[in-house]
Amino acid sequence: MNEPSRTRPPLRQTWPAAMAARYRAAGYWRGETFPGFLRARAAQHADDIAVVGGQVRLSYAQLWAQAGRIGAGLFAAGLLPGQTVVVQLGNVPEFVTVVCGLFRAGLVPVFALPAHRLTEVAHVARTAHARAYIAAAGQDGFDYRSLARALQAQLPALATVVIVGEAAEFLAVADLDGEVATLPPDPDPQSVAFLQLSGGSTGLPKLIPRTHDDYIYSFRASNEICGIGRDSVYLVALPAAHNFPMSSPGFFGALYAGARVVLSPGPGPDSAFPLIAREAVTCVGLVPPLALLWVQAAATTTHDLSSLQVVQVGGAKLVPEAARRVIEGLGCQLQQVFGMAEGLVNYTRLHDRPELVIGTQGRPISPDDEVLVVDDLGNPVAPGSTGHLLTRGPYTIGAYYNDPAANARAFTEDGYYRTGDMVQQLPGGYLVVQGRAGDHINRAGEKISAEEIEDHLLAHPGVFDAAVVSLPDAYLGERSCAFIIAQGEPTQAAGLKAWVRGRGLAAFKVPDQIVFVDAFGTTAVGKVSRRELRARLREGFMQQTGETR
Ligand code: OOB
Repeated sequence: MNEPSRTRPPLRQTWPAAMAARYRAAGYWRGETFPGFLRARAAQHADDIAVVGGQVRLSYAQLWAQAGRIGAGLFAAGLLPGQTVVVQLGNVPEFVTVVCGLFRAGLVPVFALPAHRLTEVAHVARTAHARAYIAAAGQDGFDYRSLARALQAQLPALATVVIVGEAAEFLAVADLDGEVATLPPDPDPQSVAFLQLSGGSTGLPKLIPRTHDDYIYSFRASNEICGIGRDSVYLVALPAAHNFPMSSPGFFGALYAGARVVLSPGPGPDSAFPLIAREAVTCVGLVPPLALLWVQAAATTTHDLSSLQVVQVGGAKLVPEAARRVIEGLGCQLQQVFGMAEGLVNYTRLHDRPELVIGTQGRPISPDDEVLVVDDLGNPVAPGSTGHLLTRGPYTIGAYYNDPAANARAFTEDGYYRTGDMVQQLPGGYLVVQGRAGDHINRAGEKISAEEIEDHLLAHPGVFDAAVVSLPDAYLGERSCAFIIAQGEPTQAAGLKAWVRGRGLAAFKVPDQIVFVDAFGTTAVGKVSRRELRARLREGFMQQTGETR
């Protein structure tokens, strides 16, 4: 196990000087900062509504004023510029005011997702050498004040806790106050603005140092690709702390454009649909399982969803059958988004041909995103063949913060990030994701793509959602198991196998086993967790065989 260092390593941008100079010269890095653009919008659009959440509606001027109050209040509480602060808030207006307040004060937010618990939060707080923790009193039945107490017991350096809502023995965000004149000048645009968390498909999250310059470039360019302008209304349905609703184009893109951000307290149709109707939402980002849920609910909803122009789906593979369902069921433009908190984001473009929108995960934001598709030995594959995706570019980090062992694994000597994704690159640079390396099924040497089989299963009218994973097998090494959430007329396992067979596939691709379930386990942002599904199977397998390890 890799121990983060005991004294805090410097928080620095991770690009070599020559690359940084190139990105500045190309006009990607323009020397903008978070406080700089927020101040400018407050001056330009003072009375326009910036943020809507719960009963709160904040104008751009009010957002800027709240940020000043909170930043100065954190100084009054003893924090100093450059210190790191773990923020664990749901989709409440304070998420935006607190984060903007931290930026104004030169403090560095470290984003935890609301679903994270002591193990994850303590790990990120320790790795970041955090001095403060800011959370809600409670959300979804969980009391974050007790998490705060447990954190402080483990980490004496975490001296300050600030709570949104009933603060108990801690400071309340509403009570923070201080002298705005104590706030520092705007930061260096190339300094680290915040630490984002890695998707963490394996193990604990890693910390991703994003700079003002690189992050602002990513959402400024995303705004253009996603058609976000001052008249847009962007709905944050996924957890606001995740990179997708934060910057692709996300609520930061919307604020940069002078548009309106609406925060949905939950991702489901019950929370989101009334807000779409009331606020005339134009754009939203969803993960695939959620998109299917929205399609189902849209069929019978009484809420007017006609303002929606673009529904973005990303975070995990949206197979073609699901993409068709989204386009038909929500009646608006689909945009596929294939991104990662480490940087690279790909979009299908709003004017792309339907085959590209349905069948690919888009192409990179930037002409200077460098993409390599390589075999297991690191050599480029033939054009159009599947291989490992490596990337570097003007908004992709060159190293995690304070994690040398992870850096040795995740980055090449030339500074490329090993994404862990298997892709095919089509002409024009469009990428088709074939899954995570390690998620395919190796059945007696025959490699099966889980996504390919899921796509065939989803074409069946009785299948609401499907997830295919491997299962250990004494003879084959691995065999395949399809987890199915059914819909409509009852379907039998034998019928589904016959359906897949009938679609003209090699026999080895027909799922060996089919398990009907009510729901899949999901990750903190709502992606289907194949790891959890595999664990369910492994438990059952060990019970059947009586194995103990
Ligand atoms: C987004 O970011 P993370 O950091 O939570 O997860 C990144 C990983 C990727 O490496 C890939 O394995 C998977 O999530 N992924 C997709 C995908 N989008 C992400 N796999 C297949 N198809 C897609 N469209 O998930 C994220 C960050 C910014 C924007 C969008 C998503």
